[in-house]
Amino acid sequence: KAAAAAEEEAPKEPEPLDYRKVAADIAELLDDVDYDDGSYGPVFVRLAWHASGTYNKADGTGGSNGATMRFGPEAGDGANAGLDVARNRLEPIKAKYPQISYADLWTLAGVVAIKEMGGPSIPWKAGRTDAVSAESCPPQGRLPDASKDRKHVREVFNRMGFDDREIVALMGAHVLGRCHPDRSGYHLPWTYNPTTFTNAYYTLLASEYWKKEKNWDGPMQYSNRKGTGDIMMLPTDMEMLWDRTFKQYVKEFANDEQVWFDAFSSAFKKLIELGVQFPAEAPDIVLE
Ligand code: HIF
Repeated sequence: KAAAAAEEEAPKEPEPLDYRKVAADIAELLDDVDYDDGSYGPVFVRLAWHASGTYNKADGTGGSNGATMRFGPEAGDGANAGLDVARNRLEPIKAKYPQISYADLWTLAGVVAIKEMGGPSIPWKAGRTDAVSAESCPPQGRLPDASKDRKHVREVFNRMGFDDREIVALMGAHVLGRCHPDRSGYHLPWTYNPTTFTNAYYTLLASEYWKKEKNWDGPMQYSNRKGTGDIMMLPTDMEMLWDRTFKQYVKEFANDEQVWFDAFSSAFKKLIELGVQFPAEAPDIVLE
């Protein structure tokens, strides 16, 4: 009788987490008329990318596994300024689904945001785990510096394992969001619809007349002259136009949005999986 009671009280195996439900709840958190251009989508994408973009192929350090941006050294890295906004916005999801790791949550939020803003369904899988201390933080300085040139851009992305076409394919994500003077020091969005995922980054880059912005006391950036000077490009974005190989891909993606969606989808999936050892049975989840 005692044994039967003990069996009844034994904790049940936790239900496997339904990531589609988590994704649906994240989608509910995107819109907010009082924030930026009305959506947390862009900053969720930046969080997923900065959590992943510290990866070093040579020694396997960095990457989204570990969610080390929760700890001082990485949270305080100037390159990550403003990402606390995205992390805090996602806290209620972590509270509702304690089983999900932060590392899975942040990358899933990026994928959900891209999909909800009209982009491709990027296959995503669970299995990242959270590090327990700041000792797992990658060294600072691994994320790109927007004031630098093509050599720097290639160094950073080759270190992660990306080639030229993948670099240009990723860069189109700057269709989303904007620069904030209190985060990066730069200002303005890249496009006129910064919460809609289209290939407008490439079409504008290729068609507008870009000039160093005058009457701006922040770090040197470019803005458009044909238009009203209300959209911008970072020095690293301009390299996509100035480097002959990069420019070829800018044209390819400006001419065919579907070709870009496919190239972006594979490159972004690769980015958020860098350095992660997934359980063998982890299925790809494709959001509808
Ligand atoms: Fe960004 N990026 N990025 N970026 N980024 C900013 C904002 C966003 C670089 C610099 C900046 C990628 C590559 C690079 C997004 C997504 C991606 C800002 C402004 C800077 C300075 C931050 C702020 O002030 O709030 C550099 C130097 C990159 C490599 C050359 C990726 C390809 C485009 C990998 C990528 O996916 C998104 C989204 C934002 C907008 C965030 C927002 O809050 O609106």
